[in-house]
Amino acid sequence: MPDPHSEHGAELRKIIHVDMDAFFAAVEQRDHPELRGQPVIVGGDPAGRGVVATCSYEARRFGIHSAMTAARARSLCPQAVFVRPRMDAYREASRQVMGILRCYTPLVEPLSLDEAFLDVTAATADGVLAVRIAREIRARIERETGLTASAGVSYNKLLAKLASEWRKPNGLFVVPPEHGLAFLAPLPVGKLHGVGPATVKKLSAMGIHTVLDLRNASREVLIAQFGKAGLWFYEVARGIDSRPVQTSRQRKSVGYERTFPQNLEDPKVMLSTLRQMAGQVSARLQALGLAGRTVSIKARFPDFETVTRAHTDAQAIWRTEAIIACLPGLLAKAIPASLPMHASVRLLGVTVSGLVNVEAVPPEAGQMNLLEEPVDLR
Ligand code: DCP
Ligand code: MG
Repeated sequence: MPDPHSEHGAELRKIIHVDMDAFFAAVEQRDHPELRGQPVIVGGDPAGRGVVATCSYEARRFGIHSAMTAARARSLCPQAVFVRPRMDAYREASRQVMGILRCYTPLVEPLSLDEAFLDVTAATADGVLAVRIAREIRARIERETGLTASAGVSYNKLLAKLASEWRKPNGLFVVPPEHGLAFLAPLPVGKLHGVGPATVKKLSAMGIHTVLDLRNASREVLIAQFGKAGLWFYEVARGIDSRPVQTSRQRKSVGYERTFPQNLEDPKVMLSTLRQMAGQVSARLQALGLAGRTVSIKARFPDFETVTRAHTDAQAIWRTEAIIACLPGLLAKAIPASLPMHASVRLLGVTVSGLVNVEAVPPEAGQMNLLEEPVDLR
């Protein structure tokens, strides 16, 4: 496998990123015609602690977005229609969409229920244009599912994903190699893959706000400030991303990690953060049709020392609750109470590995759990 941080792996591919528009809300509007044209919010109870999973574009005009509390969403738009999620319907639509994508190449990497990368380099070798494939995919999705998707076409994953977002909803955008640098230049650094809120804050303190600013920073400075991640920032600022499209069969693990703007010191907060991450990992496993026998957590301390602790079960798991059940034990192993210097963490992560394919994903969705409690999905 090519080293993703090596400039030598920066060959040009033809990548399409497909992302459904307002996915859960669009399925609701499709299935309930009286909801079309209305601000529709899919999520938990606005009278309780529910959060917004997503909302229609009509609702977005009121400033409503995913992960906001449902109560706040209602105060922003009292006339909005609140509906509870129907995960089975979304999974069915997702299955249809992924099926359409697999008609064009076996190299499909689903990122969640509504989003996937396709590597069409081989499919375009005989002169068929990638943009034509993207057009056809969008038309077929609309015809066969009654839902709209946006697509981005470019020479790597980084740019294809940014391109699909560029013309949302119901849009198509192409970033050819000769336009990559100019397309990236004005974007805020937070749009880049791997640049989270903690990094945005640190870059901002260095006077780096846009990708162009980042491009003007030296490789030495970025590496000194961010270690290995600094090299990644140096490359993505130049539109270099050699991550391959990975099908579920090639995947070794599914994980999620985050560096915090402020170190976490309270073990209770660490545990609740890990639980939220378990929800993300579970959702991703479901989208990929995978389960795994090993759950591990990663903790990075203020001095950058990093530990991982793993637990392996006889049974492959994918549900949020099953992942969560491993967390207290793993956290206790990662952060022994006797080591005061390891009392706070700057990064936490959860990974499931030892993957196997699950034939049919049972109906209870891990993602449902995200909807019942306030989540911070920064
Ligand atoms: N989702 C969720 N909780 C979140 C974010 C998303 O449950 N915090 C679910 C609901 C979304 C689906 O995942 O419909 C896809 O997420 P997207 O980020 O792609 O958002 P949408 O498809 O809803 O909107 P769009 O892609 O048009 O911005
Ligand atoms: Mg979407």
